[in-house]
Amino acid sequence: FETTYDDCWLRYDRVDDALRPGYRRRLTHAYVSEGAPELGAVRAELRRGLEGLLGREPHLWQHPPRSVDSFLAIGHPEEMRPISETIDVDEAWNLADGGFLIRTVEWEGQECTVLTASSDRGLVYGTFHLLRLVATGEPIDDLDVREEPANENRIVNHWDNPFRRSVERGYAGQSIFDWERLPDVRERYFDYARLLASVGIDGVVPNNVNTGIPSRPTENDAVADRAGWQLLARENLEKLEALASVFRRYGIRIYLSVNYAAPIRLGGLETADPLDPGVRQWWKDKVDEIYEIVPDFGGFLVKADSEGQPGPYDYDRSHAEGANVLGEAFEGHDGRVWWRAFVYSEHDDRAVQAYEAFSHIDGEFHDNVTVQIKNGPIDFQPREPISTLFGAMPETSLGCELQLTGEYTGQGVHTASHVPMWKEILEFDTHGDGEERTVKDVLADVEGQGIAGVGVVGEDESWTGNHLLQSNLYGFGRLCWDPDLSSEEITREWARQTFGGDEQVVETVTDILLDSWHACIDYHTGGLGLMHMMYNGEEALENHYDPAPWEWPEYHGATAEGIGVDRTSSGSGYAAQYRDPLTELYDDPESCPEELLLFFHHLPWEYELTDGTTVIQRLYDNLHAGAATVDDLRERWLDLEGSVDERRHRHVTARFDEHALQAKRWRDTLCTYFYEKSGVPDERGRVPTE
Ligand code: GCW
Repeated sequence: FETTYDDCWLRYDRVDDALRPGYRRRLTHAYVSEGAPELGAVRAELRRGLEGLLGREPHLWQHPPRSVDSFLAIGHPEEMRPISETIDVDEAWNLADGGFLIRTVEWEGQECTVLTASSDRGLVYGTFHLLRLVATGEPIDDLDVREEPANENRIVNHWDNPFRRSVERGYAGQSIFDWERLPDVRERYFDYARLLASVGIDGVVPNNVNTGIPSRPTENDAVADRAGWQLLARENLEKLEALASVFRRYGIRIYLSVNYAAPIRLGGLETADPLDPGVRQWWKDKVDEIYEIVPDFGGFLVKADSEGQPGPYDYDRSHAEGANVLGEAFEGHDGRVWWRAFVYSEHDDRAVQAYEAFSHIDGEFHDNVTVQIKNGPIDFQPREPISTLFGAMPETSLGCELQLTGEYTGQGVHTASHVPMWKEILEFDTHGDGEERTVKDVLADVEGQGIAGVGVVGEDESWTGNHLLQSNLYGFGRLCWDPDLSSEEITREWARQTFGGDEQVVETVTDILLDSWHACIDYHTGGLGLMHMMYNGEEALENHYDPAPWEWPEYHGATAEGIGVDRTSSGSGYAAQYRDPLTELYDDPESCPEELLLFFHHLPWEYELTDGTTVIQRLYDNLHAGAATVDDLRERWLDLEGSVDERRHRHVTARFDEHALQAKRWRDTLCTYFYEKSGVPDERGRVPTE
């Protein structure tokens, strides 16, 4: 049987009585062109959305309705009147894939809202856009909307282990993807596809990048449990097509994470050397086979030579050589290879490693390859400096990898919005070609670029473990679509659709989320650029949740004399990997932004900050401030009792109870540790309570 689950932001609660007549007038009659499967999704969403929002389903017409004052028309530019007669057809066809126009026009004496696009998925996005306008109470009487996605690819990367159905770094229950039961499809796939399409996401990688098998059989083939590599076998490709057929209706393409040693493990070859002609042929045949089964297949995602995964280094080949054999296999097909830059190298400081492996091979990648770079050089910490690779590979298609799931930000428990963090990342100026070049510009400029987000959903009723964390999935899609939206706009939009029209609730929820990220940084790190102070755990799937600053001292550099890591040009050299003037900015502790100070510098505990406070005192203060903010967020949430439905109120309250305790644990553990290392007490006399 199927579990029940939340509607998230697609609740379609009835709109205010006062607004309803206006919307009904415009939307009760709808004419949607025939054709592609996406149009079926458009019709179904209109029925469902308008039934909820306006209390009645629309009349769906096969032709423009004649006897009504006003109607909605959805279709491709030339395909149907009135669109072909009221819209600039060239403008519509020239929209980027996924783009759409929604305009209020007059046609033969009738009022008409036309929605058109250059692609079927554009019509899906436009439909969700229109429904969002209604759900958020926006006027629709005089629309002139022209939307195009800023990023060409907007993909969710699931770290879901097929067959076993566990989710690496997932905190919301089992994987929603049930490979045993495929090709039978679940209702939940459709609802997931709706959630994704409603915010413009156009790709899903359903399996973990850890595909679970090294080049050669080892004694530890228990990792075969994670057996993503098996998905390339024919019987599983047929299952994949069943999944793809659901997502396709919403304009979403399915991808696969693949194992670099697949030619050996699956193909029975002796080697997976990318320069071996047999290997080349094997990949080519495999990709051809996939397209026979899944005609709109999106491509491969690859984690190679990283954390035990096989890769081109096994054969002394570079990442470019390794990726290109796959890129070539996609020639003649509309798909690409997303090659992750999350690799380690020999250097002592992990921060410099990805750049060392990749920057010198800029320009060597096949056109069908995108290099996918994590936002920071460490690993999805609450705040990191921006990866130096974004300013270092102008000749390569780049993708930015963000994390929706909260591996280091409180997992499925803490309320931590990642939206403000992602804004900071995308707005960061890399100074790439000597002038202003933000990460979002770097991404926007090349073909085959995009943003990938490590997924957050699981079988849980709430999808994300904590209802408020649904906002990260929502915000991810909205930002990929339009990185110029503000965190506030996105969060407010989400809150309004998720919790209804009560202004007080919308305001409070929005503020809670917007304040949550800074709190998260403060109690997890002390706010001066330290990171990675969590407990690792003993099992293969570690904990990464509890505080344990003693476990990885090399990441924070605390000694009796001082704290921080010297990553300046004369230290590990991370700062030197940036373009000017960033190197200079970070190299000097006087100009280095305070929030990253100890990432770049090892400083005496009593080093004075610009306002005269010492480093150690600032750490104490921030750790306390972070935990205090969490108490405050919790109070604000408690005040909403009675204004939010009881089920969700209780659920989030339980998360906040735990969050408040954990924030204090982090505060106390770190304060105690810093005190023990430095011997400098908190001048405000706040003695750790644990
Ligand atoms: O730091 C690590 C995570 C792993 C993850 C890896 C990666 C999927 O802890 O769980 O593996 O990052 O991004 O590949």
